[in-house]
Amino acid sequence: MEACIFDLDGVIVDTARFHFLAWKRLAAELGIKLTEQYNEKLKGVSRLDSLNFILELKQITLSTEEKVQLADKKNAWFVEYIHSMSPRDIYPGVLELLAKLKSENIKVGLASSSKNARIVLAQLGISEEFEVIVDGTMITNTKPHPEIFLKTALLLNTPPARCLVIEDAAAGVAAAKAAGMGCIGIGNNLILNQADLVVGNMAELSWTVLNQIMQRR
Ligand code: B16
Ligand code: MG
Repeated sequence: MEACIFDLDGVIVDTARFHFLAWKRLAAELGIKLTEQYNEKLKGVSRLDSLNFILELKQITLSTEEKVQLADKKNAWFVEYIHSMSPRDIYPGVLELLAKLKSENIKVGLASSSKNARIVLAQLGISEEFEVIVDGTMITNTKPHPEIFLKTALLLNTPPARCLVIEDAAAGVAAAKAAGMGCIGIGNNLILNQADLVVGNMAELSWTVLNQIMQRR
């Protein structure tokens, strides 16, 4: 392994909870009930793709302009929620893993579909931890397309096969695999079954486990 690429929402911090709250609030305004189970489809994909998934629930057709207005509304709520975040919100195990990767000379990148990724990292005080940051403003195709991970690998100057991705979303795991990378899923085994290994949370992820996965490939 030469590089480790982190997803942000749901891996480093629980912004996934804020995305869900904001989408649920918007869906309710449209007379749609958004369940946690359906919300899995929204994870890791772009803002507009998430909205389209919600509209599909009631076969609602809207113009692009109307969709942009709704997506902006959701984003304003999301941005309001994330302003309450601080370094205390970083998941247990993340800072320790970042320190270990650094001491082992592994390059560290961040690949988030979110256009708000840099605000979140600044709130958490960890922007400087990543050699390369690729966010939703820098890509054309969001996860499950491999573009974001391939771009991160390119900027890290590392062949995809030598990269290991850490992801919490099914779309993200699919993107990492499509990029030809190793992938560790954080969360539910049934949802993330394409990953090389799934662990329940970041605190369970040790340096030894990362190494084993990369050697097994
Ligand atoms: P925004 P990640 C993703 O971030 C979220 O998982 C996904 O649910 C969200 O729709 C997407 O960012 C876009 O976010 O509306 O802030 O641009 O998991 O790739 O870090
Ligand atoms: Mg995520």
